Amino acid sequence: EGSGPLRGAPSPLLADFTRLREAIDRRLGELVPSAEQRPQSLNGAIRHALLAPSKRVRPVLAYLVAAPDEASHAAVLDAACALEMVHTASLILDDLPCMDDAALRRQRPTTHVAFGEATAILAAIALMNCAYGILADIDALPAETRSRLSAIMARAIGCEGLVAGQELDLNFRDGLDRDAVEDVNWLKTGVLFVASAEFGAVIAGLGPRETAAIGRYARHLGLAFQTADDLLDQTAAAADIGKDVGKDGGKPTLVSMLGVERARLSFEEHLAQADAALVESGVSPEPMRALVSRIFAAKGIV
Ligand code: GRG
Repeated sequence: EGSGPLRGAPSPLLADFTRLREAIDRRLGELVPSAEQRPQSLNGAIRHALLAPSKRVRPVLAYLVAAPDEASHAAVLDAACALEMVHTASLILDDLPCMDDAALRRQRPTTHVAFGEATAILAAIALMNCAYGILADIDALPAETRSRLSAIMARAIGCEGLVAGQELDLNFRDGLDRDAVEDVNWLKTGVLFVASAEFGAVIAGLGPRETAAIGRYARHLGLAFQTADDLLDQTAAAADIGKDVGKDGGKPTLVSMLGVERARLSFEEHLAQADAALVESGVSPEPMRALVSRIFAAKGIV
């Protein structure tokens, strides 16, 4: 067990994912304006996207790494919610007609289908700014911690993160190699997983070695996660059951490049490397392992 400043009697939510996810959902609902508040269309769109059914992997990851005690639970929950807001903003933008042009997301019509394109774009911008506002407002964390969280978030979104990954993805053409596909997977998915783990590490006061190890853990987990999605898309396409796929149906993925068997092997390698890094990090492994098996069991992949 770590010995960071926030470690005490563990929060009762730590090993109970259903309750942790419910706590995240509840807090997300409190952190954004109510649907009755003006402008109702904007706030309705934000709530439509943010409060739809989701696995909440990123905030759960941050929470488990931070391993808060009861006193620090609320601060950690808010930081975790900020990550989920950024993730949701990226989904809204990814689904737009000028990007993936998707009709369904989180079992609901996409935000632009339900509220129009302009409102969807504004909802994404509002969510990102809400996220930074929340980080700045977590009074229970020292100012230096809050500013480190903001810096981690900014880097994960920007020119070395989600935005860069999306731009590369939009320009994907045939003839790419495995490295190019893995680079995009890293930027679009891995980076925010690592940022989530780093959130937990910074809040818990982990040392540099442990922080690096939990970052490696999150990177491998993110890459396994993306490969699992590609494997599922492939299976869905083969069975022609039309998962929530948009106009990127024909884009190269690790699965289309390596074939199902080698992609599956790469998935398993990432999981094994993730587990080795987890052990090195000193973060309590059992809740994490339970999280991982829950995620991939929900995807029907392990
Ligand atoms: C400015 C924040 C911002 C982003 C702009 C559009 C964009 C750049 C990036 C898109 C990145 C993207 C959509 C990556 C895909 C990540 C991914 C694996 C999504 C699915 O995540 P899950 O399975 O979904 O965790 P839930 O619904 O459970 O949260």
